[in-house]
Amino acid sequence: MRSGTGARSAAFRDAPIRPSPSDSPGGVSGDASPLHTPRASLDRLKLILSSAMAVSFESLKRAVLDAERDPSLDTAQAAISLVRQWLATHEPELGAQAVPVPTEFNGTMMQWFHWYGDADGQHWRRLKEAAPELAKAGITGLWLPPATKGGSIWDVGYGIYDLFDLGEFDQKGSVATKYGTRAELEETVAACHAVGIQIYADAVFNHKMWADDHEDYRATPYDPANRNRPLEGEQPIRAWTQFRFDKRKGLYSTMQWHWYHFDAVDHNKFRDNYNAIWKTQGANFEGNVDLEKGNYDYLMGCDLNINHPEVRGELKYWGRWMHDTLKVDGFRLDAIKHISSDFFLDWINDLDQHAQHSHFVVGEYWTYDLGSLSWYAANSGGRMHLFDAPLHNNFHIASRSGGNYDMRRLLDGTLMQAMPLLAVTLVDNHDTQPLQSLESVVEAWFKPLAYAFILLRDQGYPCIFHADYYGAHYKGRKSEDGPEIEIWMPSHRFLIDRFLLARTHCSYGPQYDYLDHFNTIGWTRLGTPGHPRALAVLMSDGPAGSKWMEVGKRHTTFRDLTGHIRAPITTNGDGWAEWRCPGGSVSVWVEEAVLPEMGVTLPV
Ligand SMILES: [Ca+2]
Ligand SMILES: [Ca+2]
Repeated sequence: MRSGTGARSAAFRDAPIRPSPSDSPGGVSGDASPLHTPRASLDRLKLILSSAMAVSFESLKRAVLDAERDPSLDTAQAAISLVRQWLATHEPELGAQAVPVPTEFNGTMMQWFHWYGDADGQHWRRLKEAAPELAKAGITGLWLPPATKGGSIWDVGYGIYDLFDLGEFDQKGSVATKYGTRAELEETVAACHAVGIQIYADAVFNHKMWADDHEDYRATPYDPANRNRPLEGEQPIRAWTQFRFDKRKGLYSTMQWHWYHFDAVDHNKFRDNYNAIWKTQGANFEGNVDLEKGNYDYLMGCDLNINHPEVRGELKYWGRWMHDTLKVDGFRLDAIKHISSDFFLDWINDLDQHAQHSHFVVGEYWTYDLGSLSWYAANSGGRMHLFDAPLHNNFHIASRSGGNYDMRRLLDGTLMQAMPLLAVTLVDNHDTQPLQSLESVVEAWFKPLAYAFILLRDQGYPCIFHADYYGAHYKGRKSEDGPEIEIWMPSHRFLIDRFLLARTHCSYGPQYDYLDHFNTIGWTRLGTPGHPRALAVLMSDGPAGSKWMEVGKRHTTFRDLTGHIRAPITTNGDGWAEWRCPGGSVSVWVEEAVLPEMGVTLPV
């Protein structure tokens, strides 16, 4: 199926959701609901996934669980094949709904922050100013950093204190967050919506930090390296687990948090130097989480007990509140490998029911293991997109291989290949950038190749990283006592803007792949009736390359939009040509006749 579905376009934001459908899987086709308009294809797609398919999803889930119990099956492989089977089985239904959309355009997301951005409280204001030019460049969605109050104005937002303080109350040393005030955020969201850009909020549900006071209760210490191994018996502990939000005074939500809302903490004031994960009395570590360390429910801070009814209720209420107050179009869910996957289907359904339309949701499950990603995708009912961490890792390895990477393998083990419908593709993010915990940066020379790969292929919903677009300059340390290191990340904006032009104007229709050479790989896009322009992309991680590829346009002159190669290439009478690219680089060939509508002049 085409995954470049109009799906991601901002134009679909307000499409209505069909009221509670019949449970008949056949009910998704042939009805005369308002969804049968071209502009609603995204919501139709998501609706199908969410409603009619939920029934068959349950049977998929049972099948996966059965496969897990069968010792003769490789679980990861079984999960992958079952998910593929599920998507494939429903492809006819989904395909039948995919009305050709002559005005479709390809959506592109940007992660509008990086870890070391200035803590000057001006981030929202800067975005408000940048919104029109971002829209013009082809950005249709923005993932914003956590807007919720953390420990201080230096907190990137993942050290979360109060979900309901978006920079409005004098808590943790300031009214504003690192990014500004709630009023500025609201203005910025409105400015983005005014130019057709969707807003995705970062939701941190795994933990809370910076409690207001400590509490005494009982807990059992567990081995941090093996969460299935208690170190001692249950005993009295004193831990910082009370969250009162005094300055907010119960506005928006009256809930105060106590020790029994958390399933574990990593400190006990009675035994300061004892290294353990303290599991709350009566609580269990959550199931359906990553299995590293035996059970990876606990990550940091006060870990939310997602099975506590008050916690579940509050997180659902917050989702509805964010929809009502900030009018966000979707969410990026933080650290989901540490949260029971069963929760999110419930959470997304609640949100969509409340809003009467579907939301875009992408989860951060950071692993390079396709089996784990497939399992999570299946367990969240196909409702949640996932970041394509394995593709990032392939880019990273290729960029470190000095031209000796087998480019035919760039798609191996990726979501882009296995589950393109659910893949959010990326090159780098705030965790992989230099000096960060998961540092695995894609080297600068390879970034243009990687961005061409995520922006100009049919599969995946691409996400551009702020620091790659604007560049970044910062100082930091890899460890507390390590030396200070200065980092320069160059801006790739010129080429990314060119790729966005190609994405917007000529990345449509059938895709012919030529991923067939150790160094030089390429593909073409043939266009659609609505977007008839063709495209040819060629890249090499080794010496300069060339390749015969078909674009379906006869006797047509093409130019390299990157400017890397100046000489034009003209196709033969069969719509083929021998395309070229420089060594360690990429060329993006577009029809010369499309340049004026792109507003681009290329030197001859
Ligand atoms: Ca957790
Ligand atoms: Ca938990």
